[in-house]
Amino acid sequence: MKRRLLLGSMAIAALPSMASTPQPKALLTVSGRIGRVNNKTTDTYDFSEADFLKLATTSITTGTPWTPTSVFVGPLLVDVMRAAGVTSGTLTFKTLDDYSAPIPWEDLVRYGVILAHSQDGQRLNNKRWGPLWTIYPRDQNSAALRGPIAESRFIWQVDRIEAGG
Ligand SMILES: Nc1nc2c(c(=O)[nH]1)N[C@H]1C(S)=C(S)[C@@H](COP(=O)(O)O)O[C@H]1N2
Ligand SMILES: [Mo]
Repeated sequence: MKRRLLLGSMAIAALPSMASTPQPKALLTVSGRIGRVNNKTTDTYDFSEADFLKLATTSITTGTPWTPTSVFVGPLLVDVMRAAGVTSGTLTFKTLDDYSAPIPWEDLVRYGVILAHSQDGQRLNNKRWGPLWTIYPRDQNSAALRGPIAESRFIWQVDRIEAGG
């Protein structure tokens, strides 16, 4: 009886310290055919906001059908994916508004597509284009990057990427 009480209080005493070290909520989760996992619970490679903002960035100055010419900044998508051990295949992007669209690896290489976190020096807002937006250098490749397929690959509000075959 006494032992049970002691174990019970030890278990309760352990709770506050567990609660005080929560995993930071992931900004971006990469799943599917990935070569590196950093979250064993979900079998994914997760970026916190801090991890993501540490990646080297590229800037693209372009207009989009929805925004005037502005400077977008973020890491190259090939670098984001390489961190998760992905070097080929089709990526399926998923968003806060549950839109989903594929981008082939070849596009990432050909155009140097970035996963923008900022526009004109401002962190993208989750209510509109944030947290992350796939940006192609559209104004630099006008002929190829106008039309419905290219436009469907300007994916805003990205929070998940699934790597496929
Ligand atoms: N997050 C998110 N990104 C998105 C979409 C969307 O609904 N949600 N629509 C896509 C498609 S199909 C196109 S053509 C363009 C424009 O979508 P619109 O019809 O909302 O203008 O954005 C693309 N990116
Ligand atoms: Mo579209």
